[in-house]
Amino acid sequence: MTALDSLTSDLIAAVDAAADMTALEEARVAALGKKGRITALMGDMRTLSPEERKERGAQLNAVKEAVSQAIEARRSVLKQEALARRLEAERIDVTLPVRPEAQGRVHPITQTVEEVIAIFATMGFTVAEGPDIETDFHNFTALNIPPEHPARQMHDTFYLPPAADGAARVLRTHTSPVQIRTMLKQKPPIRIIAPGRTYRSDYDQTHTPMFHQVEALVIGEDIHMGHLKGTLLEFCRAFFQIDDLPVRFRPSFFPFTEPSAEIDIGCARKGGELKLGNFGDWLEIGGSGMVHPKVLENCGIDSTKYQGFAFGMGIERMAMLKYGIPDLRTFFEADLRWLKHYGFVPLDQPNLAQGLTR
Ligand code: 2NM
Repeated sequence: MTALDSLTSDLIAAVDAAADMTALEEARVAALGKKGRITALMGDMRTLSPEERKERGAQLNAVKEAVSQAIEARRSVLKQEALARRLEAERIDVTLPVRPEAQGRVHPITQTVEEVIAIFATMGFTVAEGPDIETDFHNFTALNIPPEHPARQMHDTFYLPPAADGAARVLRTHTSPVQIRTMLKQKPPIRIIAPGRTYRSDYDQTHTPMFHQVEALVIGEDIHMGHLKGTLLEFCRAFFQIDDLPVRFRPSFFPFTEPSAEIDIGCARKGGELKLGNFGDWLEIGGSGMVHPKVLENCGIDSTKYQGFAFGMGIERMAMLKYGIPDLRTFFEADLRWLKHYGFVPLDQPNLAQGLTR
């Protein structure tokens, strides 16, 4: 073996022994760098004759080529090893369930409104909406509420600065203006519910200045009180999920309905506990009646041809009764511990990590 062969195998052995990219670079510099072994031998060729230089040059180029190839081969192996190590170290188990991130909850008001909508939808009702800021006309006048009625007092209603045309504006005190707007723009037959926010200047144990109502309106040529009773009976039993829940209609008065009736459901009261069902006692959950002919006429509906019923209920009250929430004011305190306790888990959405497994 010539000295050159021996040098070549030493240099290649050093390259193959390099444990990482730094060691490989050191081996490359030792062989091919400015002061490397092969570079030095190339420099020595200055002293040779042209013929000798040609032969020696070819030999040295072959060595250079062999070492360069060894370096590239080693670099490739080291790169593969580094990648394999990273893949192992940074391994991700895509089959693991998602982390238990804090999950939001559906507010009991939202849940209750959605349940109410779902039940009335099965009875052919659609949902109507209107503005929270109403005109005095839609909120009071069209509903046959007289100017001297206590509900119109500054003390009970939030009045806003009048509109540009001078019309008095209020935060709606019920969702009835939505029914008025519907009757003004839609011909009978009408079958709607109007859930939404309502406002009254009141704050104590059982009243908050903002609360929620759902009202219903049905107008047709031969709608009568039997339809009102049947609709409410079916609704109350479906909502409270009590098949034999009694529903009672107790004579009452509203300016916008004639006749009018309070809606009571069966319950039992003992020792501060309240239980819904057929137990002999009664609990008021809303108001109702046949829409007053004046209200129909105010909305351009011929009261000699059409009749209808309407009713209204408080969403908070319904949620408290159904879900055993004792204190009204907690609904609006935005306490996340309360929401975690009384809130609802949203419908599971298809999830890339979990599919439909839950
Ligand atoms: C209630 C009770 C009784 C009612 C009446 C109307 C309208 F617009 F048709 F006249 N909407 N809602 C009504 C009737 C509401 O809530 C306790």
